[in-house]
Amino acid sequence: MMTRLMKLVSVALLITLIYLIVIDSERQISSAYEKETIQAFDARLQWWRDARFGMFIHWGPVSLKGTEIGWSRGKEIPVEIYDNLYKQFNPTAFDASEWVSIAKSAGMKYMVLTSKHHDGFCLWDTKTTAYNIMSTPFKRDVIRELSNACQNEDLPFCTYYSILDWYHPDYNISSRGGPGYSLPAGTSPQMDRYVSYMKTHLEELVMNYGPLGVLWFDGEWEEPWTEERGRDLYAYCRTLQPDLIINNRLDKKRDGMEGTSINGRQYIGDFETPEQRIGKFNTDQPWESCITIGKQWAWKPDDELKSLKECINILVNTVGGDGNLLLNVGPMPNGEIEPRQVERLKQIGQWLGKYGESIYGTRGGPIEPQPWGVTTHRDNKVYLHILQWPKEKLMLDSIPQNIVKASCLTGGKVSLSRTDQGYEILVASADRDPMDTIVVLDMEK
Ligand code: FHN
Repeated sequence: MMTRLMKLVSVALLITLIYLIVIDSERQISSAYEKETIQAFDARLQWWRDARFGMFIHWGPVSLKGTEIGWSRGKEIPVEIYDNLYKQFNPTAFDASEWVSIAKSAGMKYMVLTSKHHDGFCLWDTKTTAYNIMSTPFKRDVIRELSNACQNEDLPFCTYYSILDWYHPDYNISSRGGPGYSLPAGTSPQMDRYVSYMKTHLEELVMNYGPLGVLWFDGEWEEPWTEERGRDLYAYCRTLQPDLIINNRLDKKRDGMEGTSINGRQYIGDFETPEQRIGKFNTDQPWESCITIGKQWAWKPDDELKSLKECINILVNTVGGDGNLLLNVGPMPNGEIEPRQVERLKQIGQWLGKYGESIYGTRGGPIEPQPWGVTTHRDNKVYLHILQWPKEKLMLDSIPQNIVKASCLTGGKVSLSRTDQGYEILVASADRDPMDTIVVLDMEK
């Protein structure tokens, strides 16, 4: 009798011991990154800030329907149809090196692919669920192929990951299937169990496909997610890969599509995420605008694409505000990026091929955005991006140093004259570039 009791007691002790070890290691994780100095923070983000321009990709079996990823589940597409699209998903034209070369031809310096969006489908060979790319007729690990292709071309590979998951039974929200949807009978959601499912995913993505450039979280706004869980997950990811860069969508302080943290309070994460808009001028908090090249994030036949002028205008105004631009494409169900989108990206790349020195490796300012345009700077050069000429001359009254020389990157002559109010810049109208007249000011050291 005593032996049985002793056995029970020792098993109970062993379980308690294991539990304490796990909790303690989690606690150690959560404090590991808090001591990061601003110098270390800046060094960690340097490559990303210098890059200024990346490719966002929203893709999955929903591309078969041409409706929005995640959001059309239970709305335009009934849940049971949406959740079985993977059985027909066979993007045989998918060529990871082609996607990478398209990104590079656009002048994009990093790539962010949706690994799991709100619909819960996993684009990699995860051991946690059969709802993944290996269960499709395609049977190829898209994340493996794309991360390898990026590595071969020195293009930082990054993944988007949605915290909210309207497919997983442990994620406790009934709105996941759209209006009127309710959790399947007998479902008893367990958020702790769901979080450990997520942590396994993130470990797979970082350890098997990394190192990643950026982990781009999304879907933090629903009530099952808490700030405390966000803090824990941020620390967990930074412990998996200490130099990983993570956005602010683990926290509960994001001001909606503005993407900035509410009241400017310190937030969990490394950069703010304005969405479908150009962020406000901010040289203190790193930020990145994510914007679609069309209207929809995922593939949409005949989507309305932004013109080249709109794309360049968005890029210049974003970088002039000291932000990055993450421009999104939605690949087709056969695995190709639509030729119209490829053409637009190539045009952007041609522009950057000529004028990239005024974008890459620069910071926004020193002059804040003006009605006539924005400025960027690097070392002792200031680039004036004149998008809208005021009358004849441009008056600069807030340049902090003396100007040694003025030239026109987009061609033509610049005349510079000094007045009591500051400097006057003139470029003859024949030499003005309707896309962006870029005047380069060489400043006194
Ligand atoms: O709901 C998602 C949306 O589908 C898309 O992924 C964007 C991109 O950042 N984020 C969410 C909307 O804010």
